[in-house]
Formats: sequence, C-alpha cells, structure tokens
Amino acid sequence: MKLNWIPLLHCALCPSLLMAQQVKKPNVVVIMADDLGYGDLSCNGNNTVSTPNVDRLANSGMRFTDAHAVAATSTPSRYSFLTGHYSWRRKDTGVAPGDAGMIIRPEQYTVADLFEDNGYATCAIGKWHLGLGNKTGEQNWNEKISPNLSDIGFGYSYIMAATADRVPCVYVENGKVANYDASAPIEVSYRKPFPGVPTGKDNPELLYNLKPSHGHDQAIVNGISRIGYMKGGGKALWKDEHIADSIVAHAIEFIKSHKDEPFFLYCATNDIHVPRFPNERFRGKSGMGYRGDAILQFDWSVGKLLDTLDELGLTENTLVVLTSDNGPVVDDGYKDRAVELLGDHRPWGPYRGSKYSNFEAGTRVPFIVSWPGKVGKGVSSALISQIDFLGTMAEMLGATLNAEQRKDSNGYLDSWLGKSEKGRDYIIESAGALSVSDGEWKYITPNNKQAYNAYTNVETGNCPSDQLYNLKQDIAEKNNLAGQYPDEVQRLKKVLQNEIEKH
Ligand code: NG6
Ligand code: CA
Repeated sequence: MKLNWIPLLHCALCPSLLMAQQVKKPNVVVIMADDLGYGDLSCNGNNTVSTPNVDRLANSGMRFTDAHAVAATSTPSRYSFLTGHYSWRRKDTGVAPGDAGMIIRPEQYTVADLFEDNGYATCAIGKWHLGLGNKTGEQNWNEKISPNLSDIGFGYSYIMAATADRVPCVYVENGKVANYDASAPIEVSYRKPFPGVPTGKDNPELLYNLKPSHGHDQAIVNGISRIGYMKGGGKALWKDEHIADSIVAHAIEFIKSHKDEPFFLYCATNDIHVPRFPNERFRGKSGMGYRGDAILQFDWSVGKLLDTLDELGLTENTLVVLTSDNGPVVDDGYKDRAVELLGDHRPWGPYRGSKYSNFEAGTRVPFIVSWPGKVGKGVSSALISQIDFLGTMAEMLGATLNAEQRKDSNGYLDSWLGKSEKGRDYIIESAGALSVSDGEWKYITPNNKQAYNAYTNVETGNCPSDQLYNLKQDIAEKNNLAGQYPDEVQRLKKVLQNEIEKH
C-alpha cells in the first residue's frame, strides 16, 4: 500500500506537535522550459512579452532571482537536475545526439527513483535529451528500446528522444515509438545520409516551414531540416506546430489519471528551443517572430497545467517548480527572424552572456516554486542551484539519501519554500569552463576556447586567464577583478578544487 502522508517538517508555531502532525504528500510538478531566459518572463521584469500564466504561478509562490542551472546547455543541465550529480564529473554529458545511448544508467539513482520509492506515480513528458537504449547508434527504433525511462524511475514516459532539431522526429512512449507506422520503418544515422532521402543541404526547396541559418541541414521532417539523418517514420513523425499541444495533453492525462494518489510529473517543454515553429494560434501574436510566439505558447502550456490542477482541486497541495535548463539564445540555427524582431526585448535580463556562456545569463535561469499550502509568497534572492532538487525533495519527503546519492545534492527546503533567504554557500556552473560563485564573488576558470561565437552571437566567457567578478557591484560582469583581488581568486579556486576532488 502506498503511504500518502509525510511528517510535517516545519511547524514554527507549534514545535511540540512537530512529530505528531502529518501532511498529505504533495504532488510535485516540474515545468522544465528549454532555453527560456531569465528576461523572457514578464514576472522577471520585462515589459516586452507578457507571460500571464507564469506570472500567476509566481504570484502564488516564490520567485527566485539568483537560481542556477548546473550547465549552460541541456544534456548536462538536465542530467544534474535529475540525478543530483554534477555533470562535469563525467565526460559523456555534453549535448547528446538523438541516437545517444542512455546517459543515466539504470543503476544510477534519480529523483524519479526517489519519488517512486516514496509511493508516487511518476512520469516524464516532453524533451528528454539524455539518451535511450544501451549504446549510441544501436537502437532499433522499430521495437521497444531498452533501457528506457522506466529503468530510472519513471513509471510513464512520453518523450522526444533529444530535441526538436535532432532526429528521430517521433515521440517515444514507454520505450516504443508512439503512433508507430509499420509501413514506414525508422532508421537513424548521425554518420551518413540515407541514399535517395532528401536533405536540407541538397534539397533546400523542400524546406517550406523553416530554413537553417547555420547547421541543421540534414534530415527534412515537416518542411524543416534537422541535425542527423532519418528515414521512415510515416504517421509517427511529429508536426512541430503540434508539439506543445501534444506535451500538454499527455501531461494533463497523467495528472487526471493520478489525481487520487501522490504524483511526480516532469514536464519538459519543447518551447522555446529551435526549431521554433509554434502553433498558428500563437504565430504573429508576440510581434517578435516565432521566438516570442514560442514564449506565448510556453506560457499557455503553463496555464493549461495550472488550470488542470485547479479544476481537480489539487493546487493547494501541489508543489510546482518552474525553471529552464539553460539561458536564452536568439539565433540558434534557424532563419526565424528572432534577431531582427527582438526589438527592446532582453532575453538575458540584466545579465551578460546567454546559453553556452560562462557568464551569468548562461545558467541564471527563471525559477519559481509554488505550493500554496506551504510556500511563502514573494521574491527571494537566495542562492539556489538545480543540483539540489534531489536533496531538497528527499528532505521534504523525510527520505534518507546515501552518501553517493547526496554527494553533490543537498536539502535546501527552507530556501526553496521561501522560509529562508539563505541559500547555498556557493554554486558551481559549467559551460566551456567551470565557474564558482558565492553570490557575491564569481570566479571563472581559465581556458583557451573561443571567447565569441559569431553564429549565435554568444559571448562565451572563455578566457585564457583567471576571471573574477563582483556580482553585487557589477552584475553585468564587465570588470575582471582577478588582478586586484588575488586572495578572492585563491579562495574560490580552493572551493572549486575541493568539490572537484570530492569522491
Ligand atoms: C547545438 C545546435 C543548437 C542546439 C544546441 C543544443 C547547431 C548548429 N546548433 O549544437 O541548435 O540544438 O546544440 O541545445 O547544430 S540544447 O538546449 O538542447 O542544449
Ligand atoms: Ca536547452
């Protein structure tokens, strides 16, 4: 029998009742946006695009101003979020191709395992980008793929294997291609094209929906060329303009069918990653082109999930975490006019850099926690890292993690619930390099990688010498103070070194 109750952990007014009281286990919904910038939400202070549903969530809970993803791209960021382990401890957590083998192996503990072990119904819906099957390139997409998400704690899954810009362009439900079309067997290759199958490079005339600005010139699906080659798929192939609807419909279905038991929903939207090709309901509505329209579509998705919780009477006892896997990028490889139509909108907010960057905008992401029964309301500047999702959920559940499971992930329930303004002592972020910040001082390790990417117009923050910024006085990271404050550099280097050596 599933236990639906957990001890009440915090009872400031009645400490004597601490052990006696119990609360119904909250449902936990994670809304993981893709490439959504801190400045892309109106609740974070922009007046260029309106996100009323996200703002509604923010108004019902805590909105954080100093919360960070572990990495400035998706695969390493999500790996860390779901496992509580720093992705930079492993060499194989870079941006994964769509035919990557499963990066989180069945023996590794995940937050889904935590919830499953504690009596929750669990599911992952939407963008995955952490591999499937045993070995890269060896999946048979026409059969059930194993291992899959059910081996790492997700009772139900309906996912895109990687990203919308990577083949295979099909949904995978519990390890099997959804809506499988036996008349069009699927083949995938990241090495060579399939003879006779058009590509974006050779057949640009077939790109009736979106053309690439850089890369993305291989398989063509739905009039959009992608990364990787693919054959077949037939009626299982997705239509980009329906992806948000499909993700939302499956998430709602999951919520409805588990409304009477505690559930954990990891809902990873495709928005606002490229190719941005939102539903026609949203096209032209932001005045900023498809990037802005995809933000509106994301906001709509959030609204549908919140409405469902409301309708089912679940809002009060559902903890919702809304965040993004990394910072924003404007041109990420398609001619969607995002640069041209950006106007005064600043996706990165007041921060320097963007997705892919060691500067703040790479990993300082939107972060909202709502649980009307328990979370305070307001704004918090506590230093938060997504690495602590596992530890914090374990703390909430009163579950004990072993030393390996909690190596990097700690419980910060009071901070996440807005009861304490004190967050972490420091955070570690990874992009081209590793950075460490205590919220005031930030140190970026030196490296020889490129400082600027002209395709994406990204300042990467890579630099051959030490960088030290004072974020309290210089939020835009303009003044490198490493030469002036060698003691701070040494202090932060030591913090980082200790973390790296931790085993
Ligand atoms: C890059 C892609 C970019 C995006 C990114 C991963 C090219 C030219 N660019 O390599 O479009 O897919 O990988 O983004 O191919 S992430 O948010 O999933 O990490
Ligand atoms: Ca991303």
